[in-house]
Amino acid sequence: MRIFHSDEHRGHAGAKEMRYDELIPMCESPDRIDTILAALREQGHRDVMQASRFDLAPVLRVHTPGFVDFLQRCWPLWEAEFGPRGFATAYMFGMRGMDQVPNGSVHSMLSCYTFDVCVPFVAGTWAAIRSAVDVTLSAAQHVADGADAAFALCRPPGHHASADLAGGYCYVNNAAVAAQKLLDGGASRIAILDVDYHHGNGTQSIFYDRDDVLYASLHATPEREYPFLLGYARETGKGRGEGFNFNQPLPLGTRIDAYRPALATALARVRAHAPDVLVVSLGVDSYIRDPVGGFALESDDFPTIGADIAALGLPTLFVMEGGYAIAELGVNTANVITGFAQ
Ligand code: SP5
Ligand code: ZN
Repeated sequence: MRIFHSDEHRGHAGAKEMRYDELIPMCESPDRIDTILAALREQGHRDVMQASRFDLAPVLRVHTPGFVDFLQRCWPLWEAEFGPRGFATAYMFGMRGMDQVPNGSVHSMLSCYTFDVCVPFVAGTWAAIRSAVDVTLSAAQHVADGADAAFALCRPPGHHASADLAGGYCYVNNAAVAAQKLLDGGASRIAILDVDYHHGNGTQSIFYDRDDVLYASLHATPEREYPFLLGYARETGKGRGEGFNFNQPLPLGTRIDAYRPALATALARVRAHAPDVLVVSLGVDSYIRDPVGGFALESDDFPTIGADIAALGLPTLFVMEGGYAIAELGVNTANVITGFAQ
């Protein structure tokens, strides 16, 4: 399987996130890509390519112009106010009863265009966001050109980002941009299978009223886990999209014995949709020792997940999402890819 990546993610680094009573280095860090690339090579995957540059038109098919403008201007505006210190983040959020119309202040933009405290901006953030799109669209193009599969090894991840909100380490929804690009390139139907530990609230919301993109997700129940407010089984789509959103919330501590039947149910829904391309939002934060996750999958479980997905026999685009247990992240991710490819 051809693997696409870019070096331009590296500047998105150095920010911190809140954990209990302290600020810790962000779990979503550049070394994630390095360890995954090393493990892929170790497992014999040698077809590794740098991404090509794409323009922003495919991003604007999914995200609003005001939001994309904010992503580009956030750090420069912040730096103009505070100098090159720290990282840009919201002080408050536009909530019920408040205007949600940004003005010229970067703080109002952060309030209207981010929904949590896990999307910091530093000098290299926009270049990294753009590189993740390039990686994903390069891989999507490879599948559109007839490849059986491709892996977009991108960061930052995307599945928490909606049309006009960033959150949960996610800025642009890479998988959604790829899905829309494939449709614009002639595909009739796309399925997005999201196996990240967290619910992909952004992807769900982008396609919620559409019947051309099936969204199927396995994730920790929102009653116990981030993003808390979305991801229930009762969310089945609306209008034309009714029946094209499929959530399977699972309990904390879920092991492969319960995970695999849930995956089989999701894969049956994917098969019934008969997509031209399957997009897999590939998070491995379902691993037992993941510092952000709370499932109990073991490293040896991940090849099985890859093989189960491969059994569909669909052209498949893997897009990297979460996974933060740095010591095992590479092996776990490569295990899915190797399990799929065998
Ligand atoms: C793409 C992705 O995986 N984003 C995840 C964003 C999660 N942000 C919330 C972090 C909450 C941390 N909870 C600590 C749990 C310790 N087991
Ligand atoms: Zn996640």
